[in-house]
Order: sequence, then C-alpha cells, then structure tokens
Amino acid sequence: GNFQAGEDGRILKRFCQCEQRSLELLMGDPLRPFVPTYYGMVQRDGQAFNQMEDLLADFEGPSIMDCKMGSRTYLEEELVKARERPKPRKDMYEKMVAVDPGAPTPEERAQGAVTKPRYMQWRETLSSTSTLGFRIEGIKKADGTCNTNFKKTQALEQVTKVLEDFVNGDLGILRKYVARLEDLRETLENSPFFKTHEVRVLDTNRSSHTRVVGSSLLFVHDHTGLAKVWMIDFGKTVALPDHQTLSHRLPWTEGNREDGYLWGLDNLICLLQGLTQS
Ligand code: 4IP
Ligand code: MN
Repeated sequence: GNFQAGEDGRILKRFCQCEQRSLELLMGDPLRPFVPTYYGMVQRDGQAFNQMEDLLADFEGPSIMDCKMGSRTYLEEELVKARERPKPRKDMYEKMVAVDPGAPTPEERAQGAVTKPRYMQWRETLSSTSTLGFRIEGIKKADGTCNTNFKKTQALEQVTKVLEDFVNGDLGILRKYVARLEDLRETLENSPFFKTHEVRVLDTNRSSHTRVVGSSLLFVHDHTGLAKVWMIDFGKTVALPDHQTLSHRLPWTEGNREDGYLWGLDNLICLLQGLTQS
C-alpha cells in the first residue's frame, strides 16, 4: 500500500516529489491549518516516504469520508500523452467492465484496454464529478461499516442521502463541517499557494498558480462532537506555467487547465447547508 504507520501521531506515505513540493509550500501558507503537517522525507527499509501528521490521532472512534474535489481528476498532460503515445491500460479496462460491461467501445473491447484519460473521464461522468465538481470516494463509519461503492453515485438526491447518513443526521456535526468548509473556502480564496502573483497584474482576485487535480477533502468526526476537514493528497497538485491563472470555478475546456475545485466546494457547502436546514 501507499501508507505505513509512523511514530507518535505521524504516518508515512510513499514518497512523491510533487507531493513533497506542495506540502513544503503549504507549511508556509495560510492553508497550513487545512493540510496535514509535513515532517519531511524519511527512509525505511530502503524506501522513501513523506512523513506527515496522522489526522485521525485526536479522534475517538472516528467516522471518515473522502471526497475527491474538482471537475477534472487527471492532468491535461495525460490527454496529450494519450494522443501522442497512447498507453493501453488493461487494469483500467478491467475496472471499467466490472462497473459497467457495456461501457467500452468495440475498439476498446478488442484491445481489452483503455487509455487513462478515457477511464478517468468515464469515472467523472458516471459520478457527481461532472455534475457537482466533487464525488464521494469512500466512507468508513465509527460502527465499522465501510463503503467505497460510490462509483455510480451521481444524482443530487443520492449524494445528499449519503452525506446525511455519514453524519447520522447530526446537526451539530453538520454545522461544524459547514463552518470548517466556509473557513477553508475563504482561506483558499486568499492563499498564495492557490493564488498567483499575477493577481495584481491582472486585477482579479480569483486567479491561481496551482492546479489541485485529484486532491481530496478528508472529513472526520467522532461521538465527542469533534468534526474537522482537511485537504489531502497533493500527488497531482502542480504549479502552472508563469502567467497562467485559474478561477478554480470556470468550466474546463482543454488547454485552460481549470480544475473546478472551488465550484465543487461551493456545491458541497450548499448541500451540507441544506441538510442543516431540513
Ligand atoms: C484510480 O482510479 C484513481 O483515480 C487514482 O487517483 C489514480 O491515481 C489512478 O491512476 C486511478 O487508477 P479508481 O479510483 O477508479 O481506482 P487517487 O490516487 O486520487 O485515488 P493518480 O495517480 O492519477 O492520482 P493510476 O494511473 O495511478 O492507476
Ligand atoms: Mn492520487
């Protein structure tokens, strides 16, 4: 797996240069309270790991939810690569037919393989990634139940029901999640990591220097009423070329590199807010 237990409230995650770079920058950014504290790279049995805060350490029997944020979950580079040097992925083909035997095209069926962007786009349109800018990836509840079977959870009512079930309808927990996400949104909108220096030049405050493709929000709460959210998984979070900026809200078209992160966050906050009022 990607993770190993570390010492005193820390975890080890398989080393990724891109993630290290992001975490190092984030340690000096206003977003720091919303990401796991980074403790640098360590070696174990000849393997390199990023050492970071165990976000579950303060919880008693936590319930956990992973939401993948954004309207696009793969890098544009993958699209270019797939066009120039297509790399057939048999594993992704297998994952695809396991969910929907009718999904592959006749050509893909003959190959027994699909390209990565093809698979990722199929996942996006099947789930709420395309319609809401986020999708639920997995939930592990305090009662021991675990569900990662959300690949086809797309409809607003379905997503809402899953969120409500995750918190067992607890209004206190919901309100804490909403408050934390509103804090996060405000911090994102003011984060130099998320926002570029071109901001002032272009006279817009919605620009960014960073893509946060494939990054997740981790929701954790427990029976004591503690409820927090963190941004996790920066393996695909990269700096944009100079002078390029993002709104994180505009729809993606190839070349504009928009990731829909804030659009998804707006929708998620809206949904949870709705639940506190029902
Ligand atoms: C997975 O598909 C996830 O999208 C992974 O993202 C992604 O890794 C995998 O790409 C892809 O196969 P399923 O969730 O449908 O199994 P995450 O790591 O965020 O879960 P990347 O590297 O794109 O993040 P490959 O190329 O690693 O298989
Ligand atoms: Mn990843």
